[in-house]
Amino acid sequence: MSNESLANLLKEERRFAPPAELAAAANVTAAAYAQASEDRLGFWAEQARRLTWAVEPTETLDWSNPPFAKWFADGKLNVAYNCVDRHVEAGNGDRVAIHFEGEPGDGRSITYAQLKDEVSQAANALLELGVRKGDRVAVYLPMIAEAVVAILACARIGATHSVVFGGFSADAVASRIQDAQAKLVITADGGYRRGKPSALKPAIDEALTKVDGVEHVLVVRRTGQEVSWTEGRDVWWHELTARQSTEHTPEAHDAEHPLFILYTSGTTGKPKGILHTSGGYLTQASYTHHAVFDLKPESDVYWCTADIGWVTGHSYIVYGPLSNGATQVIYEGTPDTPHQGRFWEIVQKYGVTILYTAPTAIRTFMKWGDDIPAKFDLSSLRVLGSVGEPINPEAWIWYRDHIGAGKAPIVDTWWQTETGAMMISPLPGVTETKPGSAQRALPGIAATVVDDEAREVPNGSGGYLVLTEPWPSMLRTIWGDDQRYIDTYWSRFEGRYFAGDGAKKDEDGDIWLLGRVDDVMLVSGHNISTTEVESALVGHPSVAESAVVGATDATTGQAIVAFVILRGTATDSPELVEELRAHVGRTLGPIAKPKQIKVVGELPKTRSGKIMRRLLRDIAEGREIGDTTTLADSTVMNLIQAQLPPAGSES
Ligand code: 6R9
Repeated sequence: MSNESLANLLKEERRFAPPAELAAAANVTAAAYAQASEDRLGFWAEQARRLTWAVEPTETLDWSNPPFAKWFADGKLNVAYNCVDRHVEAGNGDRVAIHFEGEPGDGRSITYAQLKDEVSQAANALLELGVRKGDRVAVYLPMIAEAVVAILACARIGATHSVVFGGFSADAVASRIQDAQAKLVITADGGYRRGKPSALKPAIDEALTKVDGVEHVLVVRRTGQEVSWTEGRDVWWHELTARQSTEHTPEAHDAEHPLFILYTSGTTGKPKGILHTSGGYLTQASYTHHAVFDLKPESDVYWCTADIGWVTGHSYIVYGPLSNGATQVIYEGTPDTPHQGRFWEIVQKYGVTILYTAPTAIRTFMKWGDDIPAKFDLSSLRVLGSVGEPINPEAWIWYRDHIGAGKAPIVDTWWQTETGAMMISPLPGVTETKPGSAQRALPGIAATVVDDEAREVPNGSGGYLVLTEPWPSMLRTIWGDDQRYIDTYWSRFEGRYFAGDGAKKDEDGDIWLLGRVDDVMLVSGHNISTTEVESALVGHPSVAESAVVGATDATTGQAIVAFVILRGTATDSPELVEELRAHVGRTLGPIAKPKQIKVVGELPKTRSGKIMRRLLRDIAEGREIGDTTTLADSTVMNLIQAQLPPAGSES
């Protein structure tokens, strides 16, 4: 990619200093960077002391068999105790842990003392069903408080949870149950989505016709809809947990005890079961949540809008916030039910102070219009987070202005299922933020950008994002496939973890993420990132969202094909398409002009809002559409295809 296009990306040159008040009282100051760079392992050993250990670790990192790391290996702890019991013991049992807001408007607030009782009952329930330390439990639930309780109950008894996104199909669930050899599945009759009950149990019933080894299905009653029942196998959650004792003594598990498996599909092939363990994972989830959101547990109300089936739900709904004793909101439903102001109504209702969401949601809110958030009192918000994809500068500025009253700092957090916790992000009380940049590796994290030959690129250049030192919450392996772990992450650049993302360093050395390298397009010998072209398109006032792919082209190698969703008032016309092409040409240079622009109503996305470009490439190249099992909404591809003329009929 040319340096001119980077200059274009940075052309706004806008910088935002941290609010003075926040900086003055920030949990973490600039000193943390200095401390960590002087003694990285000492820094992490100190962060591990945020946790309560049954046996304090004396070792920090064992890297004698790379890339298989052990962190705090001689320590022992109970992760659920750290997330629940210790807050009660510290006298904070009456603090609300979870404000659950159901989509229909029902809800309940659960204190830490109540959460301790519920988690203990659930742990005892799992034991009664024969689940033991080391067994795997699949969790397939809506966004309800029981999801958190179920996860913590597994952690408490040392069973390894594998949460599967509630939107996935029976086949996707079956393959994940099979791969992890889960013994128990925890599900619900259904959950509320878009104003109506949406069934979950039928997918489990179907999945279990395809796999063996599951002894029981524990079913939460959420919607009350009818379910089919397999006697002897299926058990109601409410019946089983109600008769359990609220006492359960948490056993101390090894720091390297497997905490969870989370499947990530990547772009192709068999899903990878990313394995995370206990002590190192919790240390980094807890520290980053404290540092990046500046959480003050006594006064903040935190809300992460992610689904529990995404790693963001694991680290920043369950483990990070609860280990820190936070009060948080969990919302079951969609942002437009029953109206497009639902999120802002929730912020107002609970006085949310810290909001963590994804760029795809922010762009949707922009599309719906500024007047919607303007109707609500959002003055409680003081820190805003973004995760999941590069956030384009327009969305960043809109988020700050319309949600953050033009003053809340934005923390754009780069990390992955594999990294377990945040890796690159501003610190809200320290960093002068730049719209669109994740900026700098967090204290204790080592990241850089290298070229094809693994040489670090100078400031002002682009290449591949790599992590150069092990970190506490790193994945330990791919479940059941150590070789695939080595091949996928540690083979491209000797001794370094390759994240699969392209990135650039600007003149200050700040990092800008450019999307997956698999998505980079090669047009007439020029590398062009999909992120840059998408960012240029949504910079046009008529465009709400865009997705760009490279389609095989006889003359240029690849041709740029853009799919765009228009903003409310704009309409599709040949003039508009021409104007958009010209706009990209002006912003990034003529080489980046899309050859085709297709106006659509929806884009195919994963549970975390990432665009599945692979499926759009299938359309652009006129192929049959590939595997759609990890789409958040499986009907989207049909909608898109119905809207488009058959392939080849357009120039
Ligand atoms: C947490 C999460 C990981 C991939 C990652 C990158 C993209 C996530 C980002 C970002 C730019 C950010 N990504 N956060 N890109 N800026 N702030 O998303 O995990 O679902 O495993 O995805 O998401 O491409 O490699 P996961």
